[in-house]
Amino acid sequence: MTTPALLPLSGRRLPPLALGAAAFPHHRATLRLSEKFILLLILSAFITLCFGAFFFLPDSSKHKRFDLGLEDVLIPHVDTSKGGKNLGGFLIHGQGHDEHRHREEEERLRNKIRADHEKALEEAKEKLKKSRDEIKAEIQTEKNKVVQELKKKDSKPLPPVPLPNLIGINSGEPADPDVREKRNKIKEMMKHAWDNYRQYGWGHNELKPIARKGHSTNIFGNSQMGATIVDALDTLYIMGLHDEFREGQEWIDKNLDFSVNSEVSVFEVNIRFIGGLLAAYYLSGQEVFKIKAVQLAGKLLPAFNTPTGIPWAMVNLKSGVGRNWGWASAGSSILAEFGTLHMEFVHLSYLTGDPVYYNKVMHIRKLLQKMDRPNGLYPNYLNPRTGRWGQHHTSVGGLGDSFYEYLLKAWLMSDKMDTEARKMYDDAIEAIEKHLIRKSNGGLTFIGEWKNGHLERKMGHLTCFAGGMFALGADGSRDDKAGHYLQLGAEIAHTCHESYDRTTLKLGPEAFKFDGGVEAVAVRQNEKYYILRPEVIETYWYMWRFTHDPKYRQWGWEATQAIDKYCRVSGGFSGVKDVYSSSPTYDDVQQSFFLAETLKYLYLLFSNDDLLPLDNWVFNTEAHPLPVLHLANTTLSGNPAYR
Ligand code: DMJ
Repeated sequence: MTTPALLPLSGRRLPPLALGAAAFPHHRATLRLSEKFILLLILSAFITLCFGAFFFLPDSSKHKRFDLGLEDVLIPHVDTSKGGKNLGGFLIHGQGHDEHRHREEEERLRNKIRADHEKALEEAKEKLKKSRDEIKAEIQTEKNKVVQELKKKDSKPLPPVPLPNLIGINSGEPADPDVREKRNKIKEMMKHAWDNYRQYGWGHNELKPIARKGHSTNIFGNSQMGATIVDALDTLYIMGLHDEFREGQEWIDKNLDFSVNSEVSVFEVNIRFIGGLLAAYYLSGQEVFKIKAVQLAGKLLPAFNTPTGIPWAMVNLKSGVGRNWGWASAGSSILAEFGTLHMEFVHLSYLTGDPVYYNKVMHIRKLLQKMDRPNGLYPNYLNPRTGRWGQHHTSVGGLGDSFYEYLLKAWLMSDKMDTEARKMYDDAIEAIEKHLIRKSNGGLTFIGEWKNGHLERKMGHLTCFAGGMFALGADGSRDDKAGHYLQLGAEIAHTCHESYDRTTLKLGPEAFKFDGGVEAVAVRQNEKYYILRPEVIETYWYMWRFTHDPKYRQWGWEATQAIDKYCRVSGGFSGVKDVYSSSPTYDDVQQSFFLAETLKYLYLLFSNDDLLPLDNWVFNTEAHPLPVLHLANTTLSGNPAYR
C-alpha cells in the first residue's frame, strides 16, 4: 500500500516537489518525474477525499478503520494499567473526566487532520490547474534550490593554511629571439588545440578533431566531466592565455559536478582532475579549484574500502561502489594506479587539515614495504582482497611507471624530508638496473620488461619518461652516484630520440624492440601508433634543465615540427596510426594529456629555468606542478591545520 509514503500519518503532507528534487537530482529524471508527480497528486487528492468521507461514517466503522495502524499516531502510549483499554486505537478510560478530556483531544486531532487534508486537497486542485510546463518549471526550480543548497554545503570554507613558497610563477620569457619564436609557435599550437576543443568539444572529456565533436573513454566513465578543460588549465596559465584560463574556470565553477552516476578510473581522475585542479589553485590562487579538488577527492575515498586498503581501480562517483579492471591479472589492482596517488593526497591533507588522504596513501606504502619482492622488483599486479601479488610482471612503462616516479617525487615534494620514500625509490631503481636495464648490440641503453621469469627486450613510449626520472633523482642518490644517474638519464633520452628518428614521421611508436637485429623500432603493426604522448619530450625537458645541452632543445624542436606537420588538422591535433607510413591515417582523438603535458613540457623546454624551478615545484605524472611543502616531517605535523 502506497498511502503511508504519500500521506504521512502525522497529517503533514510531504511537499512533493522537494521530494522529487531530492530523490532524483538528475536531468534525465525530470520528465519521468513530472508524470509521476501528476499521478501522485491525483492519488493524494483521492486519498484526501476518502479521509473526508471517513469523517461522515458512524463511529463504530471509524474504529475498525483505525485498526489499520493509525493508533500509534493518535495516542502512542497505551496505558492499560489504569483500567483503560485500547479499542481500535482510541484510548478509552471508561468514564468521567478522563473520558471528557479524551473526547476533546480526539476532536482536536480530527479537526487538525480535516484542516490538513482540506489544505492538501486545495493544493492538489491548484496544481492540477497548472500546465505540464508550469509543473516542470516548478520541479526545476525546486531542483535548483536543492542543488544550490548542496553546493553551499560542499563549499564550506576550508581551514586557512599558510601557502607554500610559490616561487617562479613568471613568464619565463627567453631573451634569445630564436628560442622565443619557437616558444611562441608552441603557444600557438596550444591555442589551436584549445580553440577547437572550445568550439567542438566543450564540456566533453576530449575532442575528435576530424569528426569535430566530443570524445570520451571509459577512464572518465559515462559523463562529460570536461577532462580537457581541467587538464589544460595550468598550461593555459603558464602560457599567459588568461582569457582561455578564465573560460575554463567559469565552466568548472558552474558545471563541474561530481555527484554523477559514473564509474571512473581512480588513478586517471586523481592525476588529471585532482592534480590539475590543485595546480590551477596554486598558480592562480582561485579558491574554486581547491574546493572542487577536495569535493572530488571525497568521491574517490570509497575506492579504498577494500579488505587491504589497496584501492579499487574504478569507483562509481555516486554510489561509491568500486571494482577492478576485468583484464587485470586475478582481479588485481595496478601498481602504477594505486601507487600514483601520494603527491595529490598529501596536498589534499595539507590544504584541508584532514589527515584522511595522507593516511590512505601511507597505508598503501606501509603495506608495500612489508611485502616480499621477487628479485627486489615490484610486480605490477596486487590483489586488493588478499594482499597478494598477481602475475609476476614488472615494468617501468605501462602498469608500473608512475609508482617509481611518485616515490622519488614524494621525497622531493617533502623538501627531502620523506627519506622513507627515497629509500624505497633507491632500492627499486637498483633492482631495475640490475634486472631490466640493458644495452643493445648497437649500443642503445633500454629498459625491458620482466615477464614470467624472463626479460622482454621491448621498451614502451611510456617508459621513456624514466630518462627524466633518473636525472631528477640523481642528486641525493645512494653512494653519491649522481653522475651515474644523470648519465643513465641521458642514455635513455638518446634511445628514445632514436625511436623517433628511425621513423618516417619522426614521431615515436608506442613500443619498440631490441631483438633479432631490430633496434628501437616497432615490429608489430599495433605498436606503430603515436597518440600525442609526452614522455620523450618530458625527458628532453628534464635533461635540458640539468645539463643545458642544446641537443635537447633541438630534439624537442624536431618533435614539435613533426607534431605540427603530421598531427595537426584543421579541427585540432590527432594521433596517427602508423609512424612508419608516409601517408598516415589519424586516430581522430585529441588526448587531454596533449594539452596538459606534451605542449607544457615543450613550452618549458623553450622557457627560462626560473619559470617553475625544480627546487620549488614537483610535477605530478600528468605534468601538473605542485609546490614543495616545507613540512617538518612526513606526518604533516608542520601543518598548523593539524595542531
Ligand atoms: C599520462 O596520462 C600520464 O603521464 C600517465 O602517467 C601515463 N600516460 C599518460 C600520457 O601518455
